[in-house]
Amino acid sequence: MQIITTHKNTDFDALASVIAGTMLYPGSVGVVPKSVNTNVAKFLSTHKTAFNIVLPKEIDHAKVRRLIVVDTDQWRRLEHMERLRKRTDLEIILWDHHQNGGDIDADWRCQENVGATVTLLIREMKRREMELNPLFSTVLLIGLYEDTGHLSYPSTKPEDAAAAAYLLENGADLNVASVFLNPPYEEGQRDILFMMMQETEKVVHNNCTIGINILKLKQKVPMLASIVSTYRKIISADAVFIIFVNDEKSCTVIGRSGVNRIDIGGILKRFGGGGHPAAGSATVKTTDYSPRKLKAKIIEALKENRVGGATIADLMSFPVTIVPADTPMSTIRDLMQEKKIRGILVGDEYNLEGIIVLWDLKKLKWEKHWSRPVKAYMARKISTIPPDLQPSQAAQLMVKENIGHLPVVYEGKVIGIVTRTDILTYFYGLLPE
Ligand SMILES: [Mn+2]
Repeated sequence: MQIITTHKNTDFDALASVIAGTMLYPGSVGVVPKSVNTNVAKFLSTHKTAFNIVLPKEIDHAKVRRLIVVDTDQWRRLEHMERLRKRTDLEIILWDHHQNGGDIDADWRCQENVGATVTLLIREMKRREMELNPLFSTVLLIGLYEDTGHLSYPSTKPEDAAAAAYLLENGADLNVASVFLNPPYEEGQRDILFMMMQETEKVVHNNCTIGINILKLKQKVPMLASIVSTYRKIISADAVFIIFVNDEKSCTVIGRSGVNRIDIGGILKRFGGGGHPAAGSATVKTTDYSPRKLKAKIIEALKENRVGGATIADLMSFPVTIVPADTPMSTIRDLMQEKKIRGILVGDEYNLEGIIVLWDLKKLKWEKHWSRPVKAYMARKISTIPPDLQPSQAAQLMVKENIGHLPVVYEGKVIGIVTRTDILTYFYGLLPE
């Protein structure tokens, strides 16, 4: 068994490097410490099942033959790895951008002075001509951007920028990335925030408050999109559109929405841009619309904006596997393997009693436990959703309750189930496997 792990208080560079490692070392398992940074925890609460990662205490240390350490070269920064330190038959591989002269004595190492550790792993992926999907590209980009301050820190090297280019070529999504990155605010950015606050025009439509501004910038300002997100939260608007006048020739509209009733990407698509329901942008030529005209057109588009797009009914899985409460755990295990599912409902379609997920099977330590009924292990508290909700609402519920499966209930009957994977598939436009 080979594992890839990283430092405690895991930041995005560390997480991204672990994930990149699972791709570079086929068959390996990523081990992410329990203590992770707040924004990483937030990311994992919706994304963890998309990656092959586990917690340190889930590892059988005796079976580990190869240890791959990323983003640190010190034993004391690893979590639950003391037992491996004494081993003499262990192969250790190290990827790091710190130059601390740590105490991990690696058999092979790639340790270079670049802005982020993940840059080194991306360079290797590029060399092997590996193809990345948008989800993987995005998480690697978040790691790269966080450690390099969006390629602006003096520690940034050309290699880092080349790695970013590779990720963007592979579909990394900057709208998603900006949600998880906490940008350091600089003076120019604060000024813009202040200007926005002074000039807000609020429009109320369909019970939603929408802020719209036109702003002329004297100079280029990095991270406009995240300033707009912050601004929306500060003025507690349901959505905002900021029209930035670039020069006489063009403006850039950045939109952010905190409610599902306003589809930013859908609205900005009309102006040649795009994005997600929650975030989008468009660059518009002034020969097409003057900034004022553009503002009027956005308001018009808002009024026509229907709650379109996909609903839970479109992305849920069905039929659902439901078993009686006395079903033995061995049957549960077989069903999950056979149907390649991670969650099974317990009860019947009119009366849900519980849910059992793949994770729960880890509680069974002895062979004889497998004959016990599922009701002994299932979770009894279940959240359900109606089929007409939007994917973003289901995602919010999953984050809030930290659950990965939501049974879909219509008129008292279970008609489907939606999982984290379904939500991710929808947001990233990935094809279901
Ligand atoms: Mn780092």
